[in-house]
Amino acid sequence: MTSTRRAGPARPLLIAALLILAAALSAALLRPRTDTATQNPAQATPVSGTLPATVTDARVVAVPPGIRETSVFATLRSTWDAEVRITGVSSPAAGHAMLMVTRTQDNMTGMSMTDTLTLPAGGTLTLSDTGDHLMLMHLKEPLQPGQTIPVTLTDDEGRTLTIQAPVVKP
Ligand SMILES: [Cu+2]
Repeated sequence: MTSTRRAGPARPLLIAALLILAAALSAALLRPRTDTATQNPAQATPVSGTLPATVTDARVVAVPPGIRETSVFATLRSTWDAEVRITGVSSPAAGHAMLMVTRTQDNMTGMSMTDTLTLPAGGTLTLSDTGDHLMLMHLKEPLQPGQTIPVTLTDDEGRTLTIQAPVVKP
């Protein structure tokens, strides 16, 4: 087909194509925006580093002045097809930080330090007040809601993940 013949029979096709495009655009604009919010209620947490995980809902619990330790919670999702063994935690806001497990044994619930928290291959590690979590000790300053505290995890291969965790009310 030469270029001089295109203007004739091609025009109705062009108009049809434009109408389809317009219909598609208006359908996209009219689609309710709440669907992504209801499917994805988890709040993404900004992270940096080479440890292969994404983080949602990270938070540091605010504590009253005078209390010098607090907990850090989050949900970690592996982006790796092998187990990730987290063996260290630190924060510039704390003199010391610890990996913790909460266990119930003989009707007694208590938490204790652990050497390793494991993120399963392609799986999830939930850090919560009833299970595995992180603790910040010897806080250098009182933590105010609205602040963001960097918390760095290290694995046994030396990879790190720095989580920007907001301070929230308990
Ligand atoms: Cu604890």
